[in-house]
Amino acid sequence: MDTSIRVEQRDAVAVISLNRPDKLNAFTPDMQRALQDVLTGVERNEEIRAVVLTGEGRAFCAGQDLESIQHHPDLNYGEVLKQGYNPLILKLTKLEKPVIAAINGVAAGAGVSLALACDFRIASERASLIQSFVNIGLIPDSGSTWLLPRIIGLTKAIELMFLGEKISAVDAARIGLIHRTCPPEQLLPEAMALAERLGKLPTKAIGMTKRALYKGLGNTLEQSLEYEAQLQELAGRTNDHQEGLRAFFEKRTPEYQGR
Ligand code: T3D
Repeated sequence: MDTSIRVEQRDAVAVISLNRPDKLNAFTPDMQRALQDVLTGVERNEEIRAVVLTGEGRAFCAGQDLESIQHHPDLNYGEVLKQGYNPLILKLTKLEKPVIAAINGVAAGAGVSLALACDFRIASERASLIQSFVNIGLIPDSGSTWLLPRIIGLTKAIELMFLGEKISAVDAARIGLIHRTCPPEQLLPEAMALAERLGKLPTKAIGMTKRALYKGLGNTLEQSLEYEAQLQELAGRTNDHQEGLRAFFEKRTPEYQGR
């Protein structure tokens, strides 16, 4: 049985852990498939309304397992990406539930891309991130070239990607690469508190907001206005919208069901 991914449901929150701590949670093909399967399960489970993604041990994720490619000079890296990482990144960005990366330690290569594809990034003060691709003669992949400049701007993205130097979590928070840092022992409690809060919000509206934001990145204003109108029509028909209106006029906190 593959144990490289662990998942635990805590009420409305799924906690997913990358679980190859002795290999800094570096990705193997089996692990990619296992994460893909777990995310599909999360997508289908209506009880789950928020996700925390973290790593076991001292690392978040060291990207591709370099041992698994070291002695395979004929390996087609393009296919590895198309079949493994790309669907994973798309799955995360299209998942219509909020996803929080709880970055417990170092994140490197595709491990950074994974965190970039999450909606929130909270890190331990001891964590660091490294666009390590250049250090082994590769280009940033798994969505990094698209996500990173949109998150921190081209100037900083170029610096991190060309130089391949580690950036501490504290500096990453300063440039907006992650949302915030916290003491290591507070990381999971803080990530869980945020996930529980997000899990009580109108999940359909949050999901459609995510969809509109990602689509908007490639749209004109006219297209975004049209898309917002389409999605608002759907949001306006949700039970949660009705509950939001009732709660407003009854002057109470809404109790959203995610429907
Ligand atoms: O087809 C394709 O492959 C294309 C797709 C590519 C996607 C990618 O992600 S490419 C980028 C792959 N990742 C890296 O290049 C990161 C390599 N690792 C590092 O740069 C550093 O290890 C870290 C910055 C992650 C951590 O540094 P540090 O100083 O905390 O630890 P360390 O001493 O370097 O590593 C500890 C051990 O983990 C060490 O093994 P040892 O000496 O104790 O037996 C090291 O070899 C191992 N390790 C670290 N990263 C990987 C790894 N083993 C396999 N794969 C790794 N990615």
